[in-house]
Amino acid sequence: MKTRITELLQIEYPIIQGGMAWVAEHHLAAAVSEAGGLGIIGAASAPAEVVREEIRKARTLTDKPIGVNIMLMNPNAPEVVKVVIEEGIKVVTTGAGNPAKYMKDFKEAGVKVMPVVASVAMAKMMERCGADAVVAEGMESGGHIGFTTTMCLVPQVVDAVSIPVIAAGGIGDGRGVAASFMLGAEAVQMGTRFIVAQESIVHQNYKDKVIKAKDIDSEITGMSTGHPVRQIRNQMTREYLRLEKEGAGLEELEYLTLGSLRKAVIDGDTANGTLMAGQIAGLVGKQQTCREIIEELMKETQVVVKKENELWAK
Ligand code: TUI
Repeated sequence: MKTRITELLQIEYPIIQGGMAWVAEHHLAAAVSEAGGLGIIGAASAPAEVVREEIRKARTLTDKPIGVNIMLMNPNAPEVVKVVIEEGIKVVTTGAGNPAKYMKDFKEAGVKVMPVVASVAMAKMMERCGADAVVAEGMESGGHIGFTTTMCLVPQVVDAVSIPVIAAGGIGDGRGVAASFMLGAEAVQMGTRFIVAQESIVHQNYKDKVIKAKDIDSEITGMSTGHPVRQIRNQMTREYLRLEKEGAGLEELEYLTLGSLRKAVIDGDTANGTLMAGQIAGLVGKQQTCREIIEELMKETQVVVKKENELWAK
């Protein structure tokens, strides 16, 4: 199928893998791109030279387009931008901030920019700055989130901008893909389903937590600090939320989460680690290769759309 996004990115399927911190490294990104979606390397808080290595390693695994997600809260973001341009990356997504100051450099280098936004105002601002598309991410997502749900955010962003919109947050199967298209999106970005992909290097303990999670098993920490983060409930979130309720300061809360994503992804510490995952974890029930995930998603989407068409033809 063709949409403005598949054309813009020169990809086969309108499926983009989220640029998840620690999770979205070169194996996962390359596998998604090889399967016809857009794989994304999540630069997160990594030093710029580590990002360079990740890009080069991904290139040994695929010659299909690969993107990089730049986490704008990262103090190294300016150097990461430089490396991404030097390495010839042609598409970036940005998260957790406003990428306006990098737009000129990206444009000059021919890099397509797709900022992740959590509000209509931010989407409009990004269009004015020259963004090629926006990822409208609802608060069902894992990780750092905004306050509006995907169902409400996507159609409002679609109405507010002329550039193509990618839906994210709460999408886990073909029904979610079809629903996103009904809301006016031209592609989807998915994170949680890819955490448990065969090619994902995430520790099996973390993957098992996602696979076993139910609909109500995530919590939002950091509401009081201005950095709300959705993750699967565990000992750490219980402690964090207790401290937040007691009015703990930023320093004490940050101490609790220091290196906690690494603990979850690399060490498999499901008690003290940050198990970032979206609300759709309840629907994610098995480990599959990226190719299986993408092919299943596209097949399911077709079935759902066909069924709906038949219903309306009666
Ligand atoms: O960025 C994300 N999700 C993330 S980043 C991340 S790394 C992290 N680790 C620990 C603590 C906090 C973060 C984990 N998950 N999603 C994209 C996203 N961007 N969601 C919301 C936003 C956003 C928020 C504010 C985008 C723009 C924005 O604007 C602020 C401004 O400067 O106007």
